Amino acid sequence: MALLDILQYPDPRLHKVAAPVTAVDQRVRAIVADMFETMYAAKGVGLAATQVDIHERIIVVDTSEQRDQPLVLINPEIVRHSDERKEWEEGCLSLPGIYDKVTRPDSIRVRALDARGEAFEIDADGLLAVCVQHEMDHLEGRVFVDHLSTLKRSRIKARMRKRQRETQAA
Ligand code: K1U
Ligand code: ZN
Repeated sequence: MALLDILQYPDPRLHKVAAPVTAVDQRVRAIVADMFETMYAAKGVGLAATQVDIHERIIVVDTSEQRDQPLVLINPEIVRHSDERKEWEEGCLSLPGIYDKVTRPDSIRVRALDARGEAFEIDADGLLAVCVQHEMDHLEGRVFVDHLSTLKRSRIKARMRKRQRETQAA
């Protein structure tokens, strides 16, 4: 297993659209294992392959308190969502320390393949629904700040660029 580097906003690679996985094989399972290791080490509740510069439709999630309920979603699709929408404060491992409110459907049904390539469906609400939608956005090349106003996004971009310049200078 290996810890992977997480791309930091505004890296243009975060805006690539991920390709479907054509075969769930050992190569994909190795990516999944590395993604879980990276997500747990970064103390995140989710991670999309896009964030580690792998442009394939793979997501890992664990929103449990004990951090013992890993969920793998390969080629995920939202097959149903509630009309009711809810506002949540979101964060992102590609924008450490930046949080803002995003409104999304409150509950969803997702169809995906698991790590053995078996199809399954889950109903999600609360943090799990927010997290899966946030990660699916990453696979489309969208970051949560793309849901914010142009003004907020440009301020966040400037803050991230300043932080990156300071890190490079140190
Ligand atoms: O995509 C990512 O970078 C992971 C992201 C998932 C996420 C969390 C909360 C709302 C939407 C999406 C994170 O894990 S952010 C960091 C974090 O650990 C966290 C933030 C808020 C609540 C719980 C955890
Ligand atoms: Zn994110």
